[in-house]
Amino acid sequence: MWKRTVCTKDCPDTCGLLAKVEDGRVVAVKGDPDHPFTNGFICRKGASFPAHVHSPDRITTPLRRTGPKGSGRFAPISWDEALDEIAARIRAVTAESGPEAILPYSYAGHMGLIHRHAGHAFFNKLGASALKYTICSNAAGAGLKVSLGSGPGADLPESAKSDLILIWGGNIRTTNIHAWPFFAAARRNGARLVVIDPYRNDTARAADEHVMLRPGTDAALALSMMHVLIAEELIDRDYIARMTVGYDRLKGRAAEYPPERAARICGIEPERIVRLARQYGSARAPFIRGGMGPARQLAGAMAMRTIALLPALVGAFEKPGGGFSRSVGGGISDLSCLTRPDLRPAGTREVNMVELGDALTRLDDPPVRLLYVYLSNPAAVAPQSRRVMAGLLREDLFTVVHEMFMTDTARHADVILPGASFMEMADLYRAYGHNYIQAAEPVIPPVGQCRTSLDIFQSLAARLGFDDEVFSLTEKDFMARLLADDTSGALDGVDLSPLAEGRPVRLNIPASPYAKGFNTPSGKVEFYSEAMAARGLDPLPDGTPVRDPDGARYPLECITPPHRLLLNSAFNEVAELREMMGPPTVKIHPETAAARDIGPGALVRVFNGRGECRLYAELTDDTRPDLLVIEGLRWPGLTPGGGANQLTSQRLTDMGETCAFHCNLVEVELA
Ligand SMILES: Nc1nc2c(c(=O)[nH]1)N[C@H]1C(S)=C(S)[C@@H](COP(=O)(O)OP(=O)(O)OC[C@H]3O[C@@H](n4cnc5c(=O)[nH]c(N)nc54)[C@H](O)[C@@H]3O)O[C@H]1N2
Ligand SMILES: Nc1nc2c(c(=O)[nH]1)N[C@H]1C(S)=C(S)[C@@H](COP(=O)(O)OP(=O)(O)OC[C@H]3O[C@@H](n4cnc5c(=O)[nH]c(N)nc54)[C@H](O)[C@@H]3O)O[C@H]1N2
Ligand SMILES: [Mo]
Repeated sequence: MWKRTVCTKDCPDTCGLLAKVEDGRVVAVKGDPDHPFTNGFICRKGASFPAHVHSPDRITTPLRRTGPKGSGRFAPISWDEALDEIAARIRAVTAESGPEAILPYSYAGHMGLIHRHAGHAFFNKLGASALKYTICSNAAGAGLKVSLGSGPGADLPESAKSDLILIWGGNIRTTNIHAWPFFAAARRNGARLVVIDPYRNDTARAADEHVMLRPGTDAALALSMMHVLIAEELIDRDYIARMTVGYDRLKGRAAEYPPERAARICGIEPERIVRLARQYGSARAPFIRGGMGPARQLAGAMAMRTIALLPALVGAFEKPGGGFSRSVGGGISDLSCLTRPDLRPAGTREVNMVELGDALTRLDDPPVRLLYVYLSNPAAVAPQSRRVMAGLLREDLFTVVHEMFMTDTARHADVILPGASFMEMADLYRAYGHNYIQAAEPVIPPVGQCRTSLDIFQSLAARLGFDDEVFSLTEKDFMARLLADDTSGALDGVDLSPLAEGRPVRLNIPASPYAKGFNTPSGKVEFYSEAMAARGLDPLPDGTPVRDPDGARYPLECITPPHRLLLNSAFNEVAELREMMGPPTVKIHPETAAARDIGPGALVRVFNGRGECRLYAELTDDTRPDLLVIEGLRWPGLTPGGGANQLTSQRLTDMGETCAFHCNLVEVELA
């Protein structure tokens, strides 16, 4: 029997799925042909969900550590023993050090609204240190907010009407595969597709043109394009007068970026910049799909702010098929019935999740004594992982990990709680790549003794005597309240009845929100931002690149973008995918390799002051001579010399306090 469900992985597409169930097991998964956006096709990872859900490596009972920290030696215990022990530890730590000595750490292993956020009310009620959820999109969001205001961008199907598509720092054919058919449709009608990315990724390989710039130089490129657009009168004066503020001052700033200067910053030819600007300025409806790449830099918010201004100069926001898209969708904006921020004591300490390494090794008054990890794998995904691992190895830290698999994080736990997969729970889903929401019921009963996060947090709340209503509501209750509490307007006039049958529902969000205006203080596109000036920041876009400040001794840049067969660190557990991926590699330009006597396939050491990892050399001109590329976050324990995040830094971006994952200076040599 085929049952309708939703892919809950942290990907913009949030695919409609059909799962074939026989004897309580998922035996096949395919795309739901009735989903209007994802349209019946899914990625290779989604097709392996049966192997993920029924993996022989699933953790199916609670486990208690029996060997030294990190040894991976555990013995099964009952749920009551596990929950009683965790509750007792929480009480003891709270009594001795106060509740802020407890730190929850979670992210997006499961994207359903209810189970993803099921721990918030519990930790708020405890008064535990509050985690800042900053690891992914905050810098991009902060930069876009300054230029365009908050809210969703253009719906991706709009791009089918465009005649020039710029994919700017996103590997769409890997990370947002359902956008591609719209770009392909535009190209069939003659559109040109240009990719702006430091290496020739899957998307660049399929494009008409690839601008292979140095990482962290996007703002300089965008400002130089503006320079050419202004100098050659390729701008829309009417739009600028009606819908923007600060044009004269922008003009002064853009004048500082003639193509010769910007070309030196970006490491490309000046002619490239001139040609790109002319293409952009003469297109009927140019569409920019902004990826996260430019934002994962120390000046990442400024990069996104600057790129997002380009459409305003040429009036593209009002042209059908033109404009800008980064994140879309949304709705169900008020989660407070679930997360209960009102339960959190005023002034509770906040900990930025990017700085987990420091939080576990340097934070004092009080130090973190109990770490509770769920829906995340910080040993693989958090930056500067040597410091994270040093923290996880602390004998005086009590660590709880709620997981499906024995990740490197779980291996360092004191108690492991077996997590139910999305196939085993009911939840409500919104997306960030399309404008639909959907609900799903469990398609199978829980595997082994696995439990959902809602179930676990409610059981712990009962043990601690928390009796607020939130600790006894069911998934159905939360679904009804979340829908009733929406204040975004995205549900206004929407027929929600298909949700009960598990069918997607189109939100009331316009396909081109920016054609209707901007959520900025002025209501216009802000070339010049008074809000930035008031914060003591540069009110204009700025193209000064910021390199890794700790890397002066290391000559090469290094980026760590996503792999087609992994979702952040998830799917490492699926043997058939591991086989397809082969051993972990680093892309090195042949000239760079030759200068270091590195031959194809050699085991190399990539290192900087923060750490080193060992990988196999892939010699290719898909990357620049000054750039190494490590695709995908392998489980550190599965790679010969640990994970790629040993190389990344906890330094925070210019705005949004996000991680600059792609801003690293390194060296490489034969291992
Ligand atoms: N298959 C797969 N899909 C995924 C994920 C995954 O791990 N695997 N992860 C999911 C998640 S959580 C997210 S947030 C999204 C992210 O997906 P994307 O928006 O695609 O963003 P990034 O992961 O940052 O990397 C995208 C591209 O940015 C490039 N890049 C790096 N630095 C720079 C720079 O300074 N300038 C420019 N122009 N480009 C740069 C990289 O080379 C890479 O090709 O994808 C989601 N989808
Ligand atoms: N170097 C580098 N580091 C990065 C990035 C990068 O581009 N480069 N990308 C960053 C980004 S964009 C993000 S969003 C973060 C992501 O960080 P995370 O959200 O921590 O990403 P995952 O690796 O997917 O970890 C999720 C964990 O949840 C578990 N899990 C998945 N589904 C379920 C479930 O249904 N139930 C239970 N109980 N557990 C489940 C999985 O087994 C997995 O171990 O990583 C960041 N780290
Ligand atoms: Mo992300």
